Amino acid sequence: MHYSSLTAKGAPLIFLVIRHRLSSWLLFLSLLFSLTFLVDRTLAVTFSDATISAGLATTGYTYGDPIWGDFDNDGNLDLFVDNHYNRGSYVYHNLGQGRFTDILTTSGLRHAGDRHGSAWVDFNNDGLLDLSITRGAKKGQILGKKQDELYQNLGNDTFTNVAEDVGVTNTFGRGRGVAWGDYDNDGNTDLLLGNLKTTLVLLKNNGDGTFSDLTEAAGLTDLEYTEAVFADYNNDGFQDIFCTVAEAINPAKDALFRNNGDGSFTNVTRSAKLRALTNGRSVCWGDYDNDGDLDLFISRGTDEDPLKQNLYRNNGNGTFTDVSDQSGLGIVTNNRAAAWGDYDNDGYLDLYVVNSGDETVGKGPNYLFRNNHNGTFTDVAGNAGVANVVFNRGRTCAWGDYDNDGSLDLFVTDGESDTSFEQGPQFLYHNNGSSNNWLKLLLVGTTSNHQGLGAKVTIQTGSQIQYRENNGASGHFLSQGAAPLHFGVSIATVVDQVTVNWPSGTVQVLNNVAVNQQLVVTEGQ
Ligand SMILES: [Ca+2]
Ligand SMILES: [Ca+2]
Ligand SMILES: [Ca+2]
Ligand SMILES: [Ca+2]
Repeated sequence: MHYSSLTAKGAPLIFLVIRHRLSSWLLFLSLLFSLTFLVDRTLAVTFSDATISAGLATTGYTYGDPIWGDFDNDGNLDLFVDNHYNRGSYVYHNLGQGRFTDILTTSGLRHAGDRHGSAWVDFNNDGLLDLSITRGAKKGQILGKKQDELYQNLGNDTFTNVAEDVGVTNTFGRGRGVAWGDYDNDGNTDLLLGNLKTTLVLLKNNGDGTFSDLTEAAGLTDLEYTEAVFADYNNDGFQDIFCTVAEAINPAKDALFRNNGDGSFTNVTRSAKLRALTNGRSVCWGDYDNDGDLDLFISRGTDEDPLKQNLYRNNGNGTFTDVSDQSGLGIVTNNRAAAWGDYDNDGYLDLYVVNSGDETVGKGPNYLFRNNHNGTFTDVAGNAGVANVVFNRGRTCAWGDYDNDGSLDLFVTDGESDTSFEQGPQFLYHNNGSSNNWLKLLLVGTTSNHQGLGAKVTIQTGSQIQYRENNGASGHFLSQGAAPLHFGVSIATVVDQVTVNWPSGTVQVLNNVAVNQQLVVTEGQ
C-alpha cells in the first residue's frame, strides 16, 4: 500500500531530475526511496483483534502471565491462561488455521484453584511439555497445607498432577513466580519458586522423579521475593538468578545472584552496579542492542506509587549501566507484565509493557516500545493497534506466533485481583505482518535437558548478530517468551551462521540457513 502511493507521488519528480544532473539525482532518489521503503516495511506493522475469530473467551480473571507452549507437538502453539480466585483456567488447544478450543474439562487439570504463576516445562525429559503451576495460600491462611501443581503431560492432550509424588508442592509459600532452569547443568531442569511474604525455594531435580530442596545449600535462604528468574548474565555457562518483589511486608530490594558453578550463588547486585530498588513487577532479560549479552528490563509500580521503569545495559564485563532515561524506557507509571519480542522482524527486540493504571481512572494505554536500532525506543502501541485502551486494570501479556506466519502475535489480559476490576477483557492480537524475513529455531537437547533451557543462540547475518537465551519456562510476571526462539532478520535472505551453545558445553554451528522457516536443532546432530 505504502509502496504504490510513494511511487505515484514520486513520478513527477523523476521528470525534473532527468533534465538536470541525471545520475546523481537518480542515485539520491533511489536511496531515498530505498530508505523510505525500509522504514515503511516496519512502521506499517499493525495488529488485529482476533479474540473471537480464534474461539477464545473475551473475559478472564488472570493473575500471572499467560503462557504459550506446544504441548501436543503438532507445531501449533497452545495457550494456558491461569485464572485466579477459583475461576476455571483456560487450556486453549491450538487446532491450526488460527482456531483454539478450551480443553480444560477433558485435560485432567483441576478445574480451578488459587492459581498464580505457570510455566510449560519438560521436567522429565520425555519430549512432552508438562505444566507447572504455583498456588497462593488464601492470603496466607493455609500455609503448610496448600499445594502447588505439576501436571505431567501423558500425551493425548491429558495431564495428571504429580506434584505431591515428586515433591514440588511448596506448602510453606504463598506461590507467585515459577522459573525452571538447569542451574547445575546436569541435564535436569530445576525449579525456582518465588513467594509472597515467604521466602524463595530452590528445588533440584534429581532426574529420578524426585526433587530436593537445596535453597540453603545454594545460599538462597531468607530471601523474600515474588519474582525470581534464571538467566546467565555473565555468559559463563551457569544460570544466574535475578529477583524482585512488590507488596512484601518489608519490600526486599532487587538482587542479582551469580551462580558460582558449584551449586552456590553469591549476591553480586552491588558489584554488578545494579541499583537496590524496590517494587519490581516484571523481569525481562533480552539482548536489545545485539551485542551478545542479556540486558535487563524491570517493570515497576504499585497502586500507591507510580515508579520509574528500568533498563540496564549489560556491559559484557559483569557490570551493567542504567540506561533507563537515555533509552526512553524510564517512564514513571504503574506497570505489570512486560515482554521482549521482535514484532516487526527488523532484527531488533521490541518491548511490550502492560499499564496497570490506578483504581480511579483504570488503566492507561499499554506500551509497544519499538526498538530504534540506536539504543532508544519509541512507543507505537496506538498506531499498531495494541494500546489496549479498556476500562479496567492492566495485567499480563505474552508473545507467540500462534498461526505460524512468521510474525509474533500477542495475548493480553486485563483485570486485577483486590481491585474493582477483578474480571477483565482478554485479547488475542493477530500481527498483520511485515515483508521482513524471519527464522524460528526449536531446540531439542540430548545430553542437555530436552527442552534446551539455558541454551544460547547467536545468529549472524552479514555483520549483524542477534542473541537469545532459551529461558522460556517461567511465569507469573517472568515474561521470558516461548519456544521456538523467534528471530526477525529484516531483508536478509539467508542467515550466514547459527551458533548454539548448549548447557552441556556442546557448541553447534549451522551455516547458510534459509530464512522464513522453523528449524529444529537437535543437540549434536
Ligand atoms: Ca552465569
Ligand atoms: Ca546486550
Ligand atoms: Ca523490532
Ligand atoms: Ca503470527
